[in-house]
Amino acid sequence: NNKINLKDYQPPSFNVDTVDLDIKLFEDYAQVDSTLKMVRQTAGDLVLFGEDIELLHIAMNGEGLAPEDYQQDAGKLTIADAPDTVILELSVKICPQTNTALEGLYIAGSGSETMFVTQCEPEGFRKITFYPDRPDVLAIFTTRIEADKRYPTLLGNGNLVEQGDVTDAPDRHYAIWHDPTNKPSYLFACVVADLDVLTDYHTTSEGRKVTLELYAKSADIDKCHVGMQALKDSMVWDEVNYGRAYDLDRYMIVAVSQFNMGAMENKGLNIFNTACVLSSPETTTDSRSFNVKAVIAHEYFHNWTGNRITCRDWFQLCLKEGFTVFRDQSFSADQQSSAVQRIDDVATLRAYQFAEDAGPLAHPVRPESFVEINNFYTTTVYEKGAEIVRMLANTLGAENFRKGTDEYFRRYDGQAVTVEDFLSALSITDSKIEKFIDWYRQPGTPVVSGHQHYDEKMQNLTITLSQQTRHVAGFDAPKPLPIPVATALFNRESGNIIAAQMLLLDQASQTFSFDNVTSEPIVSLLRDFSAPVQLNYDYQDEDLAFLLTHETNGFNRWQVTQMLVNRILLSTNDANSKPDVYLQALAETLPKLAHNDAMLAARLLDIPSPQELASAIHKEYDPVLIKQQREDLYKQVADSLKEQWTILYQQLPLQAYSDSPEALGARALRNIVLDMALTAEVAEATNWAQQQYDNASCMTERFGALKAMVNHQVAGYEGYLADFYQRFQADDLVIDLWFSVQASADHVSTDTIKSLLAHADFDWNTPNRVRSVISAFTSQPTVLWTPKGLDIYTGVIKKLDDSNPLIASRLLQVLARWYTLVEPRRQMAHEQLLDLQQHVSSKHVLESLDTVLGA
Ligand code: B3K
Ligand code: ZN
Repeated sequence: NNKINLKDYQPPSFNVDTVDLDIKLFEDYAQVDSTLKMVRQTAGDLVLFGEDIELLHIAMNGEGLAPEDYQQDAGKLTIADAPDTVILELSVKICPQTNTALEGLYIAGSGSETMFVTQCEPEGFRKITFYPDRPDVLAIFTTRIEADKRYPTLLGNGNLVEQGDVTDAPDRHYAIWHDPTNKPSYLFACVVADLDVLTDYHTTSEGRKVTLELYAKSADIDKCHVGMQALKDSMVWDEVNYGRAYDLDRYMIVAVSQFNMGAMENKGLNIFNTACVLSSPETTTDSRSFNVKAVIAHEYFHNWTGNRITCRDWFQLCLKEGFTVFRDQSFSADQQSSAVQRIDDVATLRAYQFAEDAGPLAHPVRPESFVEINNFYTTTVYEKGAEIVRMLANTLGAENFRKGTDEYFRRYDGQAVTVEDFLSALSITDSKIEKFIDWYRQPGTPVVSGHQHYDEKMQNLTITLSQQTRHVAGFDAPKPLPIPVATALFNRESGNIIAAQMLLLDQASQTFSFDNVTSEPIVSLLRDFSAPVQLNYDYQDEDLAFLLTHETNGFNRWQVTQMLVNRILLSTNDANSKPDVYLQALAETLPKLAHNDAMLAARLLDIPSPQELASAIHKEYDPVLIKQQREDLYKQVADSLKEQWTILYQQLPLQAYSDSPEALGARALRNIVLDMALTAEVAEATNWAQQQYDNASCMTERFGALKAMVNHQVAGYEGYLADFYQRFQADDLVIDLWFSVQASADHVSTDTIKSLLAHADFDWNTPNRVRSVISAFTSQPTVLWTPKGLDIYTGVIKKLDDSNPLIASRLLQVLARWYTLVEPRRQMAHEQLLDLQQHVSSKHVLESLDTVLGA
């Protein structure tokens, strides 16, 4: 059994006080020399981890060690009976040039754009040298980097202390970086490249003048301004909202085209996927640009929540990720309509996290065991983790939450801590906070059911709520959790709110009573999504339509339309809901809202994706049927509002580019209106699409038009695809869009997917490109869940299993709900997964496959 368990945690026997690294990069390998000053903390062996590295030399306290002086197996180097203070000297050889897993030190880009970068979280540092590579070992790092002068950019963590030419090697130079903050090895980074830099400054609230540098290849440097502004905004935001100022003189961000994830918060030297840092109106859609700002903020906020205070062990991952996602969501909510921000975040949570929690991959926000920690960078840890922090913040209120976070930073700065430590600091003003620990321990999405009773004589309303969480195999029977339910009562006649209150449901079932209620109100629940639960309330469709028009909370207006849509598509209520009430309510709401809040209006037209609908079906999921029902409803919406589309499209003329919230809202709504108009076969719609494409002022307009033309197979759409390719051929991120719009098209065939995978621009070593085809393809379940579709998909997993197991495992996790499929698809999927098991060997994929097959 190769599982690692939370309950087996042991503190390290040795800490590292300082580490000196010397990384010398050569044509086809690198040599890494290190000196570790170590001090014993507890009894036990001295343990170092190392993977895929060749040990050239090891010495302890000045004396070379022979192989019999230590034990080396299964990625560990163990020295028994080491003295209490140790100076270890190591010399190893590694090969970044052949490292396709993109973990440790690896090569990115090709030809003249080749660069060397690192990714160490969670356990990549052990691919650079032998080291006690665990987050509770904190050390001061000094790094010397030496390389050919073809690579003028030599970057490391902290401050640059020295640079110069290498004596006796005229083509080589070096730089020495010193990081004065204690840090775990997963935050180590270095970059060797030829990059341009955009520079700016920020003076912190503590008076420190910080140099801000954004590094990218020269063709991309003009796409760094959005990111730079976001960085400055984030720095101010954290000072104002959490009292946290930056602590070094330099903050660097490097854009890399081959990266497994979005970005990485290495101390003082963030490394970013180009997709999460580069942005320009001509090449980046509004939603991607918004995402750039959010990721910049996220990584910056990690400097305090993650770096200064880090995780004791990887089970505590949510400690830094949940809190940091909550912080970046709050930052983003301050940049746009907070209702729309909440809608986006909840839509993501419902589409992905609820699905994860409903299937075989369900795990607690703080997992209790794993084989491969990379498999646990999940939406449960991140997004559900953020929802828990949100509940804590709402329960405490702004002032006490701030007192709690101040206490957290005061108490634990410079330490590696646990979720319990976090809760203990937050609970200084309110002890009920500690009860939320069960949210971290218990998997599964709670279902909150409820009904109301009105007593006219007593002028009293009672609301009864109960909670239920499915019992996930391998975990204790679920307990009731503390669930904050933000509630408002609406008078049916006036439409006004007569009472608003945060109810705390912390028993299996509870009744809440309201007095002086003069007529039976309509109750709005879970306002702003006050808890990550499914809600089943005894509503009439008309009640939901009432709330759509009268709710003052923008998020809840969206939430009730989603409830109506789900009732229609999934019959989630007893009566089989017909679309009439929903269509009527939309017709009444949309025209006015389009005028006042175009962004919210656009979101009210959301119909859950096929994947989200699938996750709500627990057996006999028929992708063809769901696709049909979804399309029928979409068509009904389009047809019933047919006249509106013409009016709205004309009210939203193409305008010179602006990034104001109004302009963003107008563009979002215009793209949806265009698609609706094409669906309703409005005569001029084809023309609109072509003109919007030709006259676009920005990528949101151009890509919106292209996508609509492709999905509706408007005559001549192939020509537009070809034009798009021609225009943006040199820009990888735009070509990713070109791949994905085809791979996710409504009419996509497996032949199209195959030809995209065979395209000259397809590249198996670039995760963004792989995702642009393969992840896009999963949005068409009717094609994915066929023998040919799955054959392609599992073929990709087989291919990546060896070269990039992390990505292979992530792609596999998307298939987790195979067992809900209607026959014969279920049987077919099962066979393909069993066959896959014969062809993969990475522990990443094997662990995920085991779990997925165990369903
Ligand atoms: N902490 C990194 C994620 C690293 C994932 C490694 N597989 C990015 C982030 O959450 O900010
Ligand atoms: Zn993070």
